[in-house]
Amino acid sequence: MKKVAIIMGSDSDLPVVEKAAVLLKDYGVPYVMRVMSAHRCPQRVAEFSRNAEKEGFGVIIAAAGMAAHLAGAVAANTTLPVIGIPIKSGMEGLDALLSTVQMPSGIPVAAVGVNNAKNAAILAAQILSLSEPELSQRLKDERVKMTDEVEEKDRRLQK
Ligand code: RP5
Repeated sequence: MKKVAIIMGSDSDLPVVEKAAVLLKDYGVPYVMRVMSAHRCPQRVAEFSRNAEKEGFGVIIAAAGMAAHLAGAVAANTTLPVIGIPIKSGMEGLDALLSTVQMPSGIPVAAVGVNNAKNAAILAAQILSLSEPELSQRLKDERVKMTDEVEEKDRRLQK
């Protein structure tokens, strides 16, 4: 299976980002986590992104806060799908959300909601599941479980 790269702009993002790692591990999806900043080490980000496909990565998750340019800087250097996680610091994360999602035409970043590392992991798994039948089934099973849980909550409310 191809790997997921989970990169973050600072280790201060780790408490949010590690939720993606926990979920990918549970799915049996191989991943690596790295800290690299679009602003503090731009060359490293560019080099990592350019080499990611030949290093066996299938998806890149990039998390950053404030002027969150990491996902965009990665996307500028690879045609692998890039999922951006805007990290909340100030401004309820709106600064990071807009910095992540407002990409120029031609260089897309698939942004999830503010701090939504879980959705980033699920989306990465969904992308890889296109060529991984077992992973695809696991994701379908999770959906059924989710539906059952909501229906159970609804039933409890009727008592
Ligand atoms: C961003 O600036 C990082 O992704 C982090 O969310 C924020 C603050 O970084 P630190 O000053 O805590 O390293 O680039």
